This record gives sequence, C-alpha cells and structure tokens, in this order.
Amino acid sequence: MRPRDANRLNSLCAGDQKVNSSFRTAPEKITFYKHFLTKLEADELLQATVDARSWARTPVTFFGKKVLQPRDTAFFGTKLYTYSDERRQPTGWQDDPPASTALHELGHRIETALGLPTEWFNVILANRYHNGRDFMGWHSDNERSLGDEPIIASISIGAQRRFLVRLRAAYHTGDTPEKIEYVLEHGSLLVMSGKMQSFYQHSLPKVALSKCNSLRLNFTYRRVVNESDHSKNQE
Ligand SMILES: O=C(O)CCC(=O)C(=O)O
Repeated sequence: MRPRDANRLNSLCAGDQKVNSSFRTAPEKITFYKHFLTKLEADELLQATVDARSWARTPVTFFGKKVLQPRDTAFFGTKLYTYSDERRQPTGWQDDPPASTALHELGHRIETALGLPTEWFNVILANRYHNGRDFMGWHSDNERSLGDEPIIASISIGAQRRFLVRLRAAYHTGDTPEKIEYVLEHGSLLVMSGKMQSFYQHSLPKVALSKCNSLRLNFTYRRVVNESDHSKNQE
C-alpha cells in the first residue's frame, strides 16, 4: 500500500457532525474529546502507521465457520491479548517503527491527559478500515483479562465514521434498545470506562461504498491485567 494523502482521507463518512442521541441520559462512562490531536498531529500519526507491517486480515470463527474479519487488525504492546477469538503476539514498542514507537509515545500523552500512571496501557488493538464496507459488529470489550472496569481509550484517524452504543440485551426493555451515536473524526479520542463493558455494547456500522470510500485507522489503548485468562465475561 502506498502512503496516502491525509487530506484526501479525511472525508465525511458519517453524515451530520452532531451527536445524535435517543438516550434519555448518555452513558456516564463515555468521555469524548473531539479534537484530542491537532490535524497536523493526526496526519503525522496516519503517515507513521498506515503501512505498518503488523497489519493483517485474519480469520475468526463465526457461528462455527472461519471467516475473514471485516477489517485489518494489528496488536502492539507488551502483553498477550485475546480479542474476538484472535490471540496474536503483540508487536513490541520498538519492533515496527515508526508505527510502534509513535503509538507508544501517544499512549504516554493519553495517560497524562487521563491522569493515569505512565505505561498504564500495555496493549493496543489497532483496526484499519479500508472503506465503508469494513466495519465492527456489536460487542462489548468484556474480556476477563482486562479486569472488571477497563479503561479503553480509542483514537480515530482518517475518515469520519459513526460509533454506536446501546444497552446489552439483558439490560433493556422492549424490542429495540436505544442507541447513542458519536461521530469519530480525525484526531478524536473516545474513552470508555467504569461498567461500560458490562452494561453496554458498541459497534462501528457499515456504510455504503458510494458514501464512504476512504480509509480510517483506530487505535484502542487497553491494560491487560491478567494475561493468562482468555475468557469473556457473560455476554
Ligand atoms: O473502530 C472503532 O472505533 C471501534 C473499535 C472497537 O470497537 C474495538 O476495538 O473494540
């Protein structure tokens, strides 16, 4: 893949620029920083990471069948982490420069902004969405290895996409759960914490190619507290 022009990538794949909520109250454990990185910083991060050799499109088991994930993924950091059945040895902080080193440094900046100790985050799950066809289905990041109240800090780069949050089935009444929507734009940071992963699910829905034909990168910073437990909390 050739390096990309960041300006071209920052297209609007997400409709209107507003938080569109039908929740009576927004989940208290989501904090959204629309412009955490400046445009220049976000452009530089894109250039440093977009063609890292750690990216791969790997299979997962879905209803008993092996299928390719609808996005590329990469793992960076120092701990083994199992995500959606995928257990990959992470790329060390020095092992895939400039991506791994830039992401490590950015982790320190997020830790400072959130008042966390340095090196709090020890893994990054990275997602590369080539266009609107690539997506992330409804799920909770409720792996036991992350502990009971994980802090997940999610940086977005490139095309704007919609990020939806809804109550998990066990916690809503009626057929259709209410949803809240965030528009994740180039340089934004969304932080989930507290009991978010116990009570809510989130997703990054598909968009028609005619509306979204540009790339987005996502880096979710996490802290693995128990490397040997690969199970999920109750779905
Ligand atoms: O790309 C995104 O913003 C969604 C990422 C996500 O849901 C996850 O990594 O669990």
